[in-house]
Amino acid sequence: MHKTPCSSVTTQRRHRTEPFNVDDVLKLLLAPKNFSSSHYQVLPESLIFGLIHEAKSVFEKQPMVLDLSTDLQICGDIHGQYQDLLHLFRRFGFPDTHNYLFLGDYVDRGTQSIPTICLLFAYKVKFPENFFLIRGNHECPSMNAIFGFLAECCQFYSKDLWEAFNDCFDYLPIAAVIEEKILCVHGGISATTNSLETIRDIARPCTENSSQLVRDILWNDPSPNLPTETGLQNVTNISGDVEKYLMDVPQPDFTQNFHRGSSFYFSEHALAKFLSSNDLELLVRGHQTVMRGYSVTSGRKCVTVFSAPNYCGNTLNKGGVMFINAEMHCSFKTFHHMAYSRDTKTRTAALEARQHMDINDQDDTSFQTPNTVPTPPPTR
Ligand SMILES: [Mn+2]
Repeated sequence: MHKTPCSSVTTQRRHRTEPFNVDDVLKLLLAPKNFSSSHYQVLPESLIFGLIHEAKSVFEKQPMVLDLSTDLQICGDIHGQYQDLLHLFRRFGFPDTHNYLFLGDYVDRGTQSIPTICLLFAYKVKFPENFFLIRGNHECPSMNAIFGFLAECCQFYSKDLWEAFNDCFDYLPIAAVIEEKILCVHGGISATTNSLETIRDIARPCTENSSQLVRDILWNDPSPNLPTETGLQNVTNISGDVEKYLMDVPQPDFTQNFHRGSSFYFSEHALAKFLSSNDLELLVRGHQTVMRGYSVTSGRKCVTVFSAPNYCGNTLNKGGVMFINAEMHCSFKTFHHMAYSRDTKTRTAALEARQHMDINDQDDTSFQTPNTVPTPPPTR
């Protein structure tokens, strides 16, 4: 996206007091064609400021760690892919009738971060007890100043708006626990604590630099199958039996993630320890692109959900959504990129490339979380 200089001429506009009605926002965002291109001006900046204000007051009233009940649909990273978010709702149900939890990373990378975050905030305001958003590492100014959101705010509105969004992000919850059994975060667990209570105690406003615990929750990843790429080469040279070697070599609980730079991998053992210490059974998180939209790893103790299909326009991954029904049965559904492009050549190429991928719409799977007691669905 072309970056234009920021202006701060909106100070007067932001203080204009108009009665806020969230339906005005939804009407504009969901109107066909309003956001089919980069035509942002249909959403007045004053209305967005009002929306941020309302969303912040809802977040403030709810705890830092949400306690949720089933049934629920869980979505991973969206990253400004507004058309794909609309497609997701059309395919799996709009929040008017379905309960949702989103795992963070709403902005950056994609070209439509503003309508994306506005639609999610609007649903949060409209259905505060049925629609939930937790924070991702891109809901932090050090990231979204660089990866697209600031530029988009400045191109279509102002730097003031970007600052107001980031002020609000400091009030987003950092985790959710479903039926006291399934922990949901954006990244992962932290070496700094083995207690869920410590996470519940994180204070607001919570900046990304509040603590190592906050950074870990937003950033960490489960250990990959192989410790490092170098390790892979070494192992292959030594024995040629990678799988066996890894089973024989215990991994440390937390290792530095040199791929991302400043975060950590947590081992299967570390995760199992955290879950059992807190009487939990499963971690559900986003943060990593997975080609089929979701992955189940770490001995079925870790689920990664990623809901930005064809991430960054060239990854050809599917998007995934996780479903947890009233009996705590977990299942997954996947969806393709909207292939939204005015350029027929680009669209055709994307569709053709997709046909050669080793995945299809029939690979949805499901499992039952063990030892869970079925609970009745919540009243809406
Ligand atoms: Mn992330």
